[in-house]
Amino acid sequence: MSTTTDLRVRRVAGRIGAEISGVRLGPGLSEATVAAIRSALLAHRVVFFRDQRHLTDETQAGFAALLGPLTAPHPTTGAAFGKDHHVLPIDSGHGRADSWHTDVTFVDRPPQASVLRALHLPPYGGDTLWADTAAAYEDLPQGLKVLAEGLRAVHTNDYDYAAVAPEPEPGEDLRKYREAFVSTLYRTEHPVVRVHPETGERVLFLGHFAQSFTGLSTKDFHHLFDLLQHRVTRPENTVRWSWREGDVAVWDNRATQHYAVADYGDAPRLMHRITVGGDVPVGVDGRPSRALAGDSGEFTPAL
Ligand SMILES: O=C(O)CCC(=O)C(=O)O
Ligand SMILES: [Fe+2]
Repeated sequence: MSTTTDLRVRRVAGRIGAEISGVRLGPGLSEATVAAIRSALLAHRVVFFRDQRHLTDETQAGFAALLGPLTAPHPTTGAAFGKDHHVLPIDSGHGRADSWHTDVTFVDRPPQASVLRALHLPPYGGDTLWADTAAAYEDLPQGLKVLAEGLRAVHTNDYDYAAVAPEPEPGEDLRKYREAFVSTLYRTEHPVVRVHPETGERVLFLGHFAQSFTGLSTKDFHHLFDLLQHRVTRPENTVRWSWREGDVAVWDNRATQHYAVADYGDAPRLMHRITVGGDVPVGVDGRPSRALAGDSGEFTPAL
């Protein structure tokens, strides 16, 4: 069992991202170690652990559960696996997450954190990028802060990265897999500026599941979305991780977006993701998000 005295936190970029060393992840970590990981997660948004090859799906889940109650693997494919299953395979054979997003924002209670483990990597490429959405908000000029605070966005799984075709003619298995991903339509209206429930910081809350702004035309949506989304993904706000097998990344899904770089051709790449349940986002005006379609009750525990 690790003690906090072994734990070291080293920033890997200026605004976001830190590597934590001296910890062997698993279900048996001490309370002090979990508290140290949680505080690094809140401060750095995404934390990386090298060389956790000892982990299995069960011990990955046991570690993730120390951060909060676990969700089903995914809102639309979860039920198929049974209640005790929490792992979502992120398999390059099924699609690529090469689009900036925050996980599962099409439901009214998106996960608070994601725990991603590298099982099989391509010989080159396949890095992942994260962006700090609190820094992006902080850097906005006052006029744009006010504009963004007044907007609400509808997020939907009509467009899910895990279901985006990597090749023009997917086989039968792949077609079924993708159909399952969009089998239930979810739509949720979220504030575009969210107040972080633990730190009180304001964050820009967008990503690719945001498909319209309430009360605005499609054209205005695209202009404003691009303007704000570009502020999130400025290189200064990002960190890039070059994976080694056995690495684990944990991110605060309330204050980040991420992007998996699809630069490894047809080589297989396999990650296992487990998500920790989160609460209903709240805007600067105190108004919570609102589910418009789909019930997230089976996916995520009520907090
Ligand atoms: O494959 C990756 O590196 C990240 C995929 C992703 O978007 C996720 O795990 O939520
Ligand atoms: Fe993701």
